[in-house]
Amino acid sequence: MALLSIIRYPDTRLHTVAKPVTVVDERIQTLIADMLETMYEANGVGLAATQIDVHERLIVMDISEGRDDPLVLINPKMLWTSPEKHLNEEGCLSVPGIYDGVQRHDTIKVEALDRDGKARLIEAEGLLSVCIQHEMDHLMGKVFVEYLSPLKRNRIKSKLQKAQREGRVANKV
Ligand code: K1U
Ligand code: ZN
Repeated sequence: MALLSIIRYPDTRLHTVAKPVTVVDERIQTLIADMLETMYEANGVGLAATQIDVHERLIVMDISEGRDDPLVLINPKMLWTSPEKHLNEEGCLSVPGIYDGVQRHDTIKVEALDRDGKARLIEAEGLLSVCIQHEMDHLMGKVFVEYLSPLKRNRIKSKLQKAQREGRVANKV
């Protein structure tokens, strides 16, 4: 297994739209294992392939307390979203040190392939629902800060650019 490098906002590669995975083969299995290792090492609950500069529709997640229940979604497709939405505090491994509120659907239904290439239907609420919506945005080239006001977003951009120049993580805006 290998630790992968996570792209940081405002890197323009984060705005690439991912293409479907065509075959769930050994290459994808290795990528899944490496993405899970990278996510666990970074203390995240999710990671989209976009964040490691692979532009294919692949997400790994683990919202379990024991960090021992990985969930892999390949070619996820949103089937249904509840009309009810709530504001949730979000962070992102590509936007280190920044947390802010984003409105997300409470409940969702998603169809995807699992790591064995089997079709699965997932109904999610709570943190899993928020995490899937956040990661599916990454696959569409969208970063959570794009839901914030232009003023906040520009402040975050400047803070992260400054922090990167100085080789440190930004403080909350
Ligand atoms: O960068 C990422 O896409 C991972 C991200 C996923 C996420 C989960 C939940 C809400 C927003 C984004 C994170 O892992 S953020 C860091 C984190 O560990 C966390 C954030 C919020 C709640 C619980 C955990
Ligand atoms: Zn993210």
